[in-house]
Amino acid sequence: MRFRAAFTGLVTLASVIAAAPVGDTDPEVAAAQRIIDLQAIYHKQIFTDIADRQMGCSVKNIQIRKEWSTLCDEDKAAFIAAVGCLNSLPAETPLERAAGAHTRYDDFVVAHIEQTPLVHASGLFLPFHRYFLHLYEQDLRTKCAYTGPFPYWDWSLSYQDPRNASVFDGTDLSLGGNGVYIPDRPATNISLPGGFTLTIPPATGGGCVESGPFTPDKFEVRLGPVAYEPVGPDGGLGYNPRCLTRDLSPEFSKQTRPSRVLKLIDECKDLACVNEQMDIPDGVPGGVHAAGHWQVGLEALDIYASPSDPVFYLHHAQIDRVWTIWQGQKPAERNMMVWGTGTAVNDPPSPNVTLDSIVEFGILAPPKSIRQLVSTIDGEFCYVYN
Ligand SMILES: *[C@@H]1O[C@H](CO)[C@@H](O)[C@H](O)[C@H]1NC(C)=O
Ligand SMILES: *[C@@H]1O[C@H](CO)[C@@H](O)[C@H](O)[C@H]1NC(C)=O
Ligand SMILES: *[C@@H]1O[C@H](CO)[C@@H](O)[C@H](O)[C@H]1NC(C)=O
Ligand SMILES: [Cu+2]
Repeated sequence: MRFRAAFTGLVTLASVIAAAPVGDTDPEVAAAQRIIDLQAIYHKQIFTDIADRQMGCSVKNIQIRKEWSTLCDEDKAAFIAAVGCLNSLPAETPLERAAGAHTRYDDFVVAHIEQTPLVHASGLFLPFHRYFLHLYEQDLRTKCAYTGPFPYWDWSLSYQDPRNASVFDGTDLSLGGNGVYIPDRPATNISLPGGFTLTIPPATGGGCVESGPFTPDKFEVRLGPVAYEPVGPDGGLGYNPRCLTRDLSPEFSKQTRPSRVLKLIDECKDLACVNEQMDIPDGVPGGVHAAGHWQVGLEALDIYASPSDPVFYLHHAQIDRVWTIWQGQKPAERNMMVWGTGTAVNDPPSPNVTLDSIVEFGILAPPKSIRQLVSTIDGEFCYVYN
């Protein structure tokens, strides 16, 4: 008996060591390795699906989305320049709809503000953001000549301290650094749809982002805030020029550690579970989606106007990646799943969504059905995550 117990223990230990680099038994390292394995299953699935296609999305035209740190310097510089370009083209939102929308970049912020009460904590959350990112990517390519990979920010890699993520290293090849540290700052009290409020304590920054490509001389935030005081004019749709602020939090980043991501991908059997892990795991607000926003802070805390911070799109690409890897474990079944209603925390109450439910994008694009947004290799989509 004693021998068997010792032997079992040895086998368990051996399998952990095998899954992690030699000499490292950190469970987060093991979880990160397992995510890589599950991503490989998803990847193989996608390429098997498109292998024989002659038309539409095929091996010839599929786009690879990459983690920010793996983009080459030229692509990083071109991506940053394309964001700047979008932010210099004129807005298409009419002034009477949003007086603060001056540029094409702002059109996306406005569309997100308008749709927020429908597309967060609801059955529209994942499909809306997938297409919203696609529209942004298309604009970077067609209006601003970007040709590189669309980047994501894998926050599970920097869960110990987001200040160590290369996307925030503050160089010209990052999306800017932390906000300047402001001592004794009060907590930010954010209002969420459904009448909920949350107190977000101050962290390591709090002021303007003074390093990288989005410093006050180069980048202006115009819309919002909507979710915290002082709310901008016209409920956040008016013109409210200010600097980009951040407050990177090594506390909230713990909620985007590899084991949290793995729990979602490996253990969820349905979209109810996926959405719960995204925003309110075990009934506590947080999770990989919410904490991805909260670890950036300030602009990113504003559930309505958060696309004001350019890192929004890289955060949501990672959210889309997690959903996609989860789908890719059993695509036939999981691509057809729906969950939830068409309003945030079902307030006001609305019917359960179906694959035919409509998702709207304001002035950005005509509405889509959820069915048109579930597969990343069909319809308008043709991409895979590395
Ligand atoms: C983060 O970077 C700092 C230096 O900037 C370093 O001291 C620290 O060890 C790093 N932390 C992690 C978890 O890598
Ligand atoms: C947010 O609420 C906390 C606790 O209620 C309070 O101490 C803090 O001053 C509030 N923050 C602001 C900016 O009003
Ligand atoms: C809506 O979905 C919930 C959860 O899946 C389910 O309990 C409820 O019965 C559904 N309502 C209707 C009207 O189908
Ligand atoms: Cu959103």
